[in-house]
Parts: sequence; C-alpha cells; structure tokens
Amino acid sequence: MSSGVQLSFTIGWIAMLLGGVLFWLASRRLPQVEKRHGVAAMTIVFVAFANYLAMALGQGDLFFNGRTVYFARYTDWVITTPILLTSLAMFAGNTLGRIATLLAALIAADVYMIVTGLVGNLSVAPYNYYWWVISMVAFFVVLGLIWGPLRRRASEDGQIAPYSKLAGMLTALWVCYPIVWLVGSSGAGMISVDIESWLYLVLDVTAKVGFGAVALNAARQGQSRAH
Ligand code: RET
Repeated sequence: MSSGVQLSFTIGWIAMLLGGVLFWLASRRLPQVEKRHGVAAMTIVFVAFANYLAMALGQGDLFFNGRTVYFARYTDWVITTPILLTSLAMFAGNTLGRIATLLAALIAADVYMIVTGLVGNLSVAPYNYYWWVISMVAFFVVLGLIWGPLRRRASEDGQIAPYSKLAGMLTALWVCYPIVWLVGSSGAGMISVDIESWLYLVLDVTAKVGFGAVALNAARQGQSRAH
C-alpha cells in the first residue's frame, strides 16, 4: 500500500471517530422523539470507522485477478447506505411504518447496487463494465424512488423542506461514486490509486458526517416529527 493510500485510510478512521463524538454530543440535544436520527448517524460513522481502521491495518483488501480490491469499502457501503436512506426516509413519513414498503424497495435496490459493484471490482475487463452498468440501473431505481414516490410522501405526510435538501445533497454526492469507480482502479485506471483513495475519502466523510450533521440539525429544529 502506498503511503498516500495509507494516510487516507488513517484520516478516514479518525474522521469517522470524530464524527461519532460530534453526533453523540448533538444527539443529547435532540428531543426524545428525534433521537432516532442520532442513532442512525452514529451507527453510520462507527461502521465506517471499523472499515477504515481495517483498511489502515491492511486487513480490508485482497489481491484478486491481478489487482488489489479494497473490499472493506463495500462492507462499509452495504451497511451504511441503507441507513443513510433510512435517515432520509425518516423525513418522508411521520413514522417509518407508513413508508415501510417503499423503504424496503429502496434498500433492496441499494444493496443490489453495492453488491453488483463489488462483483464488478472483482472482475476483469470487460466484465467489470457489465457489472457497472447493472449497478447503475439499480442506482437509477434508488434515485427514481427518492425523487418520485418517497418525495410525494414527504410532501403529503412528512417534512418536505428538509427532505428536499437532504435528497439533493445525497444525489449530488452519490453520483460521484460510480464516476470514481469508473475512472479508478476498478474501471479504466485513468487515475492513480492514491487519487482514488482521496476522492473516496472526501466523498465518504461528506456523505456520512456532513449529511448526518445536516440531518441532525433539521431534526433538532423539529422539522421532522415522530409519533
Ligand atoms: C458503485 C459501483 C459502480 C456503480 C455504482 C456504484 C455506486 C455506489 C454508491 C455508493 C455510495 C456510497 C456512500 C457511502 C458512504 O457514505 C458501487 C461504486 C452506481 C452510490 C454514500
């Protein structure tokens, strides 16, 4: 592992740990009915902390089909992205029960997206690109559900202002992942593994700590209600 990649992993686990402390402090100021937002945000960063630590210790990668695959990114994403979607969904319905079917579909498409992305990373060209396309289809299903039915529920039953803000932030960040994947070592290899690691780091910290901070702030302002 190059020293740049190593450093990005070290910064990764430290940033996630700091995010955890930040969310713990912020959660104490949340009204009881909104604590669920704090639980979600903390779970996300502690899962990421463990995966970044594993990568920093050299336990998060394997050598397969002639290249290094950082599988710990996927074990992170497959757990944290469903929780991120659940955080967003908590602004779409007064209770999660009312949007349970939608949320289940959303999480199913999301897990499918991450798992097929991993299969692609384990594949040699041109099969990696086939899996990228399959994963992208699932990604469009995720975006379609967020901006279609879930957004409608947010305007009928939930809190449309924080929902729209978080959905916009989520979309802007999430679309960068398949691009990095495509130009990085899992795809065309147009950027170095160092640059790839730094890009994923910036995305992961923003999509987890940044997103969580915005969500908790919205929850504190009582813009989301749980009954
Ligand atoms: C992959 C594989 C190629 C195609 C697509 C992908 C999408 C990944 C996404 C990841 C999001 C991760 C987040 C992590 C932490 O907070 C798997 C790269 C579509 C959207 C938000």
